[in-house]
Amino acid sequence: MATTSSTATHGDRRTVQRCAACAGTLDDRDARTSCPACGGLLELDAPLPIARGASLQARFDDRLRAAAPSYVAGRGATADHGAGTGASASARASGVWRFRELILPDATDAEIVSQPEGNTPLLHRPRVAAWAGVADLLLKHDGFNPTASFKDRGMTVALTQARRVGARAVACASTGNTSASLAAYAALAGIPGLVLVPAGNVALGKLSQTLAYGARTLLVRGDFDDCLRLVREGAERLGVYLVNSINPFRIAGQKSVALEILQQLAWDAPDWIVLPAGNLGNTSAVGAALRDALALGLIDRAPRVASVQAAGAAPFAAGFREAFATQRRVRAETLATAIRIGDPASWDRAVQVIRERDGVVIDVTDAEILEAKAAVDASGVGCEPASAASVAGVRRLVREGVIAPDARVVAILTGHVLKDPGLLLDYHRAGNEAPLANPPLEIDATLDALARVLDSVPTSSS
Ligand code: AN7
Repeated sequence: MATTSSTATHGDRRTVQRCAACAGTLDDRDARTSCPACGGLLELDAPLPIARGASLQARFDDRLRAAAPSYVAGRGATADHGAGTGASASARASGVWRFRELILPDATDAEIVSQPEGNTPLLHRPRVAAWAGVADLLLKHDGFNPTASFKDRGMTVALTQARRVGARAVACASTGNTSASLAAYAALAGIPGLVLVPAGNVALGKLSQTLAYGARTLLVRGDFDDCLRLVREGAERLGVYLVNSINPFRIAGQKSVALEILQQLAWDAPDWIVLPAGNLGNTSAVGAALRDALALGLIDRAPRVASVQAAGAAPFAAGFREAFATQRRVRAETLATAIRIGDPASWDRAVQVIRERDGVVIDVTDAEILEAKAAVDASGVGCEPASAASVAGVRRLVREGVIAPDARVVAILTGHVLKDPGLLLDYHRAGNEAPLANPPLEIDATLDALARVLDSVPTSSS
């Protein structure tokens, strides 16, 4: 990965795609997304920048400050960058491309497909911290991305790369967020998009977005793992560019969430980064970013990483308990449909991260996920069910004595509260016994009826 071979620092070395299994290489503009020799996962191997430590921090910090004006102006293009597309202004305002040396150093401004994305808040909510049992809990809310999930960080790079390889169409399998993000970025790039999602198991917000942005949407009679198998088989034959997170350019973009966290904390690493895990792309990306940040002296110690799965979709947690002796597969079932994944594609990449970062992998029940989500929602922040797995995971790890109550912990919230309105309405329906259930009341249009209700409603929040 960019990044594993940290000896490569000279400016004249080219970026290649390298197979993690057999070390074979492909040109950086080769559109195949697995190793043609052995089928292994590809990694992006780009030369690291020459700058190190404080001078590289200063470069990224300067860019963050310089991004503000175009971010406020909103129109994008400025006189010195040409009016029209606003592409270069978006790239300069993006929280992904700010770190371009560590993402895709060879991409030119004209190639970059950016909304922009990233620049998501790092929030402290005392109520959520108290629920989880760790006072210094920060929520990195990636639901504040343009399509309301963290997937936009990888998709800006994937569609930039689609442009670089001259793709005639892009495709993915998805539990919903990747499809929404693909659809938006494909529309922005003017490249047709095709998505395969499991029929009946995609949250309403995600399906609606995908249709709205205009991707061709196939509801596959099967689960996510069937969709991924099918699109992997079909993509090359059909001549479409595959942008699932097996695609190393997706992983490269998703590294930016960890880089943003470090920058927001003034390059003073937290003790833990905790995130939900399904296909394991994000765990891999966070680990790759921390590897770079250490190698380049952006930080002098790295956080530990905790990946949290849903109990009904937890092959990686099962693998962790047996020291990753075998690659596990399960038939997945969970209310958190985003992570309803039984055969994670980035297994090997994520194992490496957990080993390097003294990491842990746990699973939490759907009941714990719902309780964590209710706490996050009631704090006025909100997140989708899969995202709440990270907060549920923090509480569990504190109770188990793995995370110290005085640790600084960053939990990544991967998606927005409006992604899954169906589950929310079900949770808050009348008759649900959950302590935070908040059913709506239907009343007659009379002052009497209103007064009766107000008399029975507590006026201060608990
Ligand atoms: C909100 O959209 O796999 O472990 O196809 O949507 O990197 O897979 C979504 C995954 C966590 C898990 N949180 O991340 C898809 C898809 C949310 C997600 C994950 C997903 P990975």
